[in-house]
Amino acid sequence: MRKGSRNESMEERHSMEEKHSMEEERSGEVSQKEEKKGLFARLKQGLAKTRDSIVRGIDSVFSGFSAITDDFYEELEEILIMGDIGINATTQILERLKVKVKEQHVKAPQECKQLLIDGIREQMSVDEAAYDFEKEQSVIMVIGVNGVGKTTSVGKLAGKLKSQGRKVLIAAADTFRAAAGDQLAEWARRADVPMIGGNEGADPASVVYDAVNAAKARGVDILLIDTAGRLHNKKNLMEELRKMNRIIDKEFPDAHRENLIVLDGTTGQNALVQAREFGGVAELTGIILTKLDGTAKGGIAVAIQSELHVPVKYIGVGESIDDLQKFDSDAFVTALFDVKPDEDETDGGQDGEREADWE
Ligand SMILES: Nc1nc2c(ncn2[C@@H]2O[C@H](COP(=O)(O)OP(=O)(O)OP(=O)(O)O)[C@@H](O)[C@H]2O)c(=O)[nH]1
Ligand SMILES: [Mg+2]
Repeated sequence: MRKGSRNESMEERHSMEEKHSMEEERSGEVSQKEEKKGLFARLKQGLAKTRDSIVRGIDSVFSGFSAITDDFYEELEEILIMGDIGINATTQILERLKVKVKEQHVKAPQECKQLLIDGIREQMSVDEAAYDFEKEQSVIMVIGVNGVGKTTSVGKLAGKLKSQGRKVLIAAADTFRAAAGDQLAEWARRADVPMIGGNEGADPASVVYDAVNAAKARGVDILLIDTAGRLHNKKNLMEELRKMNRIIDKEFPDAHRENLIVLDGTTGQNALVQAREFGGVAELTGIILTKLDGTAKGGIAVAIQSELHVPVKYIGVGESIDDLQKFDSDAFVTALFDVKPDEDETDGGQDGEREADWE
């Protein structure tokens, strides 16, 4: 009797534990799903202006033509270029579209809308290996011209990596202005990570030297270096950047290296010029494209990728710590064109539910 009740209570306990772990798992799934939904909503909201300008134009071309003619392609080309997608990317997208239209014997303009969207998606896809540095021991230097969002992006990225359980250190190598160190210190506090440097007038190269050695000594996973904004045509400042880059290579040759250039999405085509100039000084491994929430020029993300062959790794869609997102070409195109997400992106819900899920 006693034995029986003990067994019973053990069974009960087991089933309770099982229930708990199932509940935990389920709530984990739900929160992951919630998070994805939240991110997508932010992205969609952030791209609202770009969507208005590009999509409205594209829709008017698709509904304004009854057959796929040269004029149809020309108008489409004009809309894409006006949306800052760039001449190269637009040409490639349209070439591919023409081939598919022929292959699939598409006759009605409306029918090729999905083909166009798929073409843009393909044009932008980023290899997952682009984010390997998040999991390795890495030194990331964040560079770019004045006011593009470097410090903000370092802060957001620090918060994101810290929440993934990485040991993060940030270095304030912008010693040009007194306020620069304070601004980064505030982000360090928000992200709950330590900071090194930030004294006005200090030699930025020495801050980098100290930070790299501190990172090695403390067993830091990811060192993020914020640098001063510099005009790409100022020779001495670009030389300083070259020096910082050399110090990292020399002091920490085993670290995974990233040089991320921050480009302001509202700049339009000039962003391409900046990236080319910085690329001549330090090898660029990725782009952080900021302020996409304030612009109708979000198409620049497509241009940048195809013109520079450097992946857009993150996009900024607002000013708060959660407003830096890993660039996901599927989500980007889905948010941009307001189309239903891909089948394999969702978790098997019914069609109706799925659409509601993403709203
Ligand atoms: N709306 C919006 N604002 C942003 C985004 N990223 C940065 N900002 C704002 O842009 C302004 C400049 O950002 P900073 O991070 O100081 O730029 P910076 O490149 O470090 O500037 P310097 O150090 O002076 O060269 C700030 O007001 C930021 O809040 C973004 O994704 N969206
Ligand atoms: Mg700054």
